[in-house]
Amino acid sequence: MRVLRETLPAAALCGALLLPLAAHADPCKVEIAGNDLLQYDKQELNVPASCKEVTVTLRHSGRQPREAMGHNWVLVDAADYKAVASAASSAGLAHDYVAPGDKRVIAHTRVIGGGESTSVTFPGTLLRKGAAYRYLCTFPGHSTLMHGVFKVG
Ligand SMILES: [Cu+2]
Repeated sequence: MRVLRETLPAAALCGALLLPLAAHADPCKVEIAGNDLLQYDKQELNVPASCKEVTVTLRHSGRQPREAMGHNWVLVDAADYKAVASAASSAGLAHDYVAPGDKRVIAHTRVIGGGESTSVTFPGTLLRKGAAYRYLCTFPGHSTLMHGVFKVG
């Protein structure tokens, strides 16, 4: 086991052993991954309306650097999806492709590259039960393929 820990990349160990255990422990903590093919691995995420805090962990399962194939996770009202994506595309990597001060963005992670992971924690009070939310990657050109439905039940 000691040899394994030293030779396997940390991300591989997390993916194989640690994250699945954490994922099912708390329904207010959800996970999603993005790859090098402009895909999230989930088209829908669900959290209970009772969550005091919601934590979303984004993992990049690909190999490309963030400058070329960066991904983030941005939560918006479904109605704001296209406008936020459009405003974000010119924000630049330095701002994680989120327009500074964009109040339509409910929560977002930073942009990560292959092998990295990141998370965002936000208060459950920002969410309304049954409202229509969407998440997207705002890296330029990604949101048409990388988006999903976020449900608060
Ligand atoms: Cu992306």
